[in-house]
Amino acid sequence: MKAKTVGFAVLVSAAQMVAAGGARAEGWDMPTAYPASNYHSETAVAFAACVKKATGDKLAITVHPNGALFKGNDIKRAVQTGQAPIGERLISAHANENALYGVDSIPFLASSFDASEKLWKAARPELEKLLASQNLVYVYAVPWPPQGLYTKKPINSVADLKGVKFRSYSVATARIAELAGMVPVQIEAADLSQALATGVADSFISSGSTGFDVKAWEYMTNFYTVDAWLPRNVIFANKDSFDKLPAAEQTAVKTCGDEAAAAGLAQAKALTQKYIDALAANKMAVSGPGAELKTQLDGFGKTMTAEWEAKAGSAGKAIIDAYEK
Ligand code: PCA
Repeated sequence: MKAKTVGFAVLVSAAQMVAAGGARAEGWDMPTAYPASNYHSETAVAFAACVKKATGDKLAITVHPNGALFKGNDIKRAVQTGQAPIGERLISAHANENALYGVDSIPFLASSFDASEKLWKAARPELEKLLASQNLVYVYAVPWPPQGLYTKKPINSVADLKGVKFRSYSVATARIAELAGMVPVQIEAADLSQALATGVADSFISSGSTGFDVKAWEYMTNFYTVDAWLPRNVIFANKDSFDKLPAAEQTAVKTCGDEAAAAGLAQAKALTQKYIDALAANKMAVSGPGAELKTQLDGFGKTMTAEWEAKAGSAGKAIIDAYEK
C-alpha cells in the first residue's frame, strides 16, 4: 500500500515535470558596461523585449547596465565561461587576444558610419569564427559615434600632449598614447568621471556619447573631432547556453539581434551631432584638429595600420582587401 502511494506520487510529479517542461521559461542575465540611459543599453533593453515577445515569454533577458553585474573588462570572460549566458562588450578592448578584435579601431581606416558598416560587413565572418572558437555566438553589434580627443587645454600638436595622463579603453587607444608620448591608463567608462574628477586621467579619446554620459564639460575644455574610428560593442551569447535553446528561440535571438543592430546604428547616427551640440552648449570648445596635429595623427594612423596588418596576418589582409574592393 505504501509502495503504491509512493509510485503514484512519483507518477504525478513526473507528469508535473512534463507540464512544466512544456511551459519552460528561462531567464538570462545580460551584463553590459555603459549607463542605462546610453543608447547601447536602450538598444539592449529593446532587444530583450523583442526576444521575450518572439519567444512567447519563454526567454526573458534582463539587462544589467553600467558594469553592475560584471565590470566591462570581465564581461567577455564571464560569457565565455558561462557565468553569464549573454553580454555586451567593446570588442576592440580584446585586441590583445587576437588582432582581429581590433579591426574596428585602425585609425582613419573607416571613420564614417558608412565606411564602418562596410568594414564590419567585410570583417564579420572572420569575427564570428573567432568568437565561436572562444565558445561565443555572435548576436549583434552596434557602433559608437566617431572618436575624438578630449583635453584640458588647447592642443596644437602632439608636443602639447607629451606626458599627459591619458585614459585608454582599448589596445589602439593605449598605442596612440604611447606614440604621442602620453601616459596611458586603462579605465572603464563606468569609472571615467571619477578618474577625471580625481586627476587620474587628463585626456581621453572617445565619442561625444561617452563625453556626454560623463559630463566631460565639468573637467575638460576641448573636444577635437578627429574621427579616428568607430568602435563597436558586440553582443554575444555563451555557445552552450545558446545551443541548448530550442531552435525557434535561437532564431528569435538572431532575428531580434538583426533588428537591434539596425536600430542601434540608426540611433548612433541620429545622436552623434546631438552629443557634440551638448558638449558645445556646455561651453566646451569643439573643433577639428589643426593642420599640424592632423598630420601627426595621420602619421600614427599609418604606423598603427602597418602594425595591425602584421599582427592580423592573412585573415586581416583578406578583410582589408574585401573592404577596399
Ligand atoms: N565610448 C566607450 C567606448 C567608445 C566610446 O565612444 C568608452 O569611452 O569607453
